[in-house]
Amino acid sequence: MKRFFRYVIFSFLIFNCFSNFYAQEDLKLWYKSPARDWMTEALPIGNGKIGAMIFGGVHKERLTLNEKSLWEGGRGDFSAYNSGIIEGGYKHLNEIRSLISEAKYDEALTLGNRYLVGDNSGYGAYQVFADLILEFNTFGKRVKNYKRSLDLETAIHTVEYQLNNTKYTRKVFASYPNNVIVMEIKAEGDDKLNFKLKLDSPISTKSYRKSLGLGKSSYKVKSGRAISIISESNDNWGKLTLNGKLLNNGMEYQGVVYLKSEGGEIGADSISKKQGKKSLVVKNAKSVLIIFTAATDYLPKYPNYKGNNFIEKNRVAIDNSINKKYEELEKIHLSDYQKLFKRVSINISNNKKFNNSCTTEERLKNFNKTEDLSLIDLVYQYGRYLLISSSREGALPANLQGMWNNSTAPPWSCDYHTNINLQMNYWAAEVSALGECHKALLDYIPTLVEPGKRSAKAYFNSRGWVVHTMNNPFGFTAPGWDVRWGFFPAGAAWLSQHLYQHYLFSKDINFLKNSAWPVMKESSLFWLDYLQENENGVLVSSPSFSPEHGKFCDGSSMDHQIAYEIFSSCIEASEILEIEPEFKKELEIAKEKIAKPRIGSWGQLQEWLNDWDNPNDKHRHVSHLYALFPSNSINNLKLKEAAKTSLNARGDSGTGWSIAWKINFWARLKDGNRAYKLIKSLMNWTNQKTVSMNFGGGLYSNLLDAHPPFQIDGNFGFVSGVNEMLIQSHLDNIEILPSLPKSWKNGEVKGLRARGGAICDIFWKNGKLTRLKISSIIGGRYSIVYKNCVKSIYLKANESLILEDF
Ligand code: FUC
Repeated sequence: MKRFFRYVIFSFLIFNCFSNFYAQEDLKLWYKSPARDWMTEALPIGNGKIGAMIFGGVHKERLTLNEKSLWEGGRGDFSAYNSGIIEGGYKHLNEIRSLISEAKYDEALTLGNRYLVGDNSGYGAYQVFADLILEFNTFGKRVKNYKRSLDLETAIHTVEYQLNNTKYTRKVFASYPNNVIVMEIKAEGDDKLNFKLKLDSPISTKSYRKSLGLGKSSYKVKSGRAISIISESNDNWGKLTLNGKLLNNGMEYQGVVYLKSEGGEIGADSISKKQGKKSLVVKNAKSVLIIFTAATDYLPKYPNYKGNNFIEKNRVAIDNSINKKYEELEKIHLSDYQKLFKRVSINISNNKKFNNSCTTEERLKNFNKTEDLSLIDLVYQYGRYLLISSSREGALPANLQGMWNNSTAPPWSCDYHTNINLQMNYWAAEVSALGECHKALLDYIPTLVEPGKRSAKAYFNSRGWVVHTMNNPFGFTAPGWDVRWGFFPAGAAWLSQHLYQHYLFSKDINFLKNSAWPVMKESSLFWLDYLQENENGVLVSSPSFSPEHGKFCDGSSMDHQIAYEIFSSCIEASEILEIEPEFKKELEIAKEKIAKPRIGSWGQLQEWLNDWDNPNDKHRHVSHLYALFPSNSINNLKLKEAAKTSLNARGDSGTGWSIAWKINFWARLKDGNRAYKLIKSLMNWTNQKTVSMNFGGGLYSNLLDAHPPFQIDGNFGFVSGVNEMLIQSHLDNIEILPSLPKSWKNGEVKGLRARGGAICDIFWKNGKLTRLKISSIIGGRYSIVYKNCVKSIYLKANESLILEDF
């Protein structure tokens, strides 16, 4: 141990440290032309429930709208829908286990694919809501000074341009407190606003779409919608109401657009001769305020998932908003949004401004040449922006595309994949001071327990609950319909870990007792029953499938690591809560018997109990390193070396999320330069939209991450990776700048959270920590680590301390 820190300033009051409102310049994405493509160019806004991708067209504006619960699937037309469960699978479990123990893996797979699979009818898919279209009568006029931008500081999207002597401005944001999307359009100059507004909904008649097509049984399901659009108008206001019903499952929904104009008049018009008056026409207005809201009848309640009073909710949202001026609505929105967003500022670039005349797309395209570090700041804050926009309390969690979707048959149903993707969406939430956004997931997890218990009984005759590779908002907890990608009972315990992590960051004991413990306990019960003792007295998972990779076998390391982790968390929680000592004892005994991580013949960390790893294998899933990240049990030198060997063999390519995961791994291995290398490959401009399973990654021009296609986990996993490079608190300490790359010479990050309720502001120069401000929300002892220095400090609740000269 070298030098101790020198204390400079002692405790000052919380007002100072928790009003941490950090302002940061240049947090804008901007472009010189309208978006031509939804996936790669349009820009997202959202409030967790409703959202839009904005194109920013001059003569025709288009907002592709979403409401996060608009899903086909579940009950309804499929009255037989049973959370995907096919009953009776457990009767074949022993036979499958015996075949596996005799190494008859192919035979086991045949039986597994017959009895341990789920029913895909009723799985459904997330549905696009509608397009809001504005057609201006300006066609043919020459456009000058066009700019569209998304300001991350305000979450406001702006389009500006000039036609002749008139300047047009459109501002759009999604307000969480008012549950509306607000758009203000202004014309300043000689001309006024003249446009037609309509809602374009996909297919309003019965149709069919193909199912996921991932499994063996590609089949057709009823799709389409019954829709009616009503228009109302008076002199200076107008309203369009879209009432819809999904023909697939009878889900009812409604969207309302309300318009108010200053000057001019508003009337109703027909879209086509046949259709009647279904659009609104604005004539000669100086400015127009547009308010949109939407809701469905979905409720996250097993087994019917219905009952939301959506019409009343829409009425309240519209009524609460239409009598307010734009400025007032903006103020309410900003105070909500900035409370979350401004908690963290990051300045890896040390204020080195990049040439501001470059658009975001140009900066991205040049990133690998210029090493424009301020773009890392931007992509980092964009990830936080995307989480605030797609994940708020009271709504479903962020799905594979956050909440943005322009299709009725999106990739992977735009669902909740629980063998990496959903969890990765939330890796950054706590450290990046967005615990409130985590709540959407934390409230969702318990809704899976009841159907998940039925799945555990049906397939394994066991206690506890399971969720496998993926699920939908209708409690789909069965395995997928092909064991080779769909079998992964560890999804539930992995999700439960998010509840425990929320406790570790917040130290909210009531949350631990009432929300986390019951779910965690059920996850442990499953693993107590599921693990099989082998001839050496070791507990092994059987059958098991390392996510989407290898054989249907026994002993995938990831299962063991997840079981070990949930047992450990339950043991700790029972100590903290002082409950269930007998259960704790049972877990302690079992935990010690679980198969431990093994090092194989070429020095790798084994993915399975058997030494099957192939050094040339580049598979995107790196599941056997779960214990390195997000878990924390790969700590000793030998295991770390083995993890490195495995990672080096897998290489640095992969899909978007796979590259993001590797940033986190290398950060945990304290190799900042390698983590940065992966950041560079994640921040590589791409426009590839078709699915690629092994290689890909990159960012589109709108900075959304490419699996490809667009999948938001890469954006969130990136934020987590940067966090892990700057601060780690997964062991009983807070380690500052554990993985700083050489080229991030000078910089600062403020507001990052560490476990134990700590907030850290970190400053560095010439690659060395120069200043650390640590504040505590709840008070406690913290062990601070920087390189070889270790210092134990005690802070009262709401106290701060500044440490300098390390
Ligand atoms: C998992 C991954 C795929 C994709 C899908 C949504 O199955 O293996 O790469 O991300 O989820």
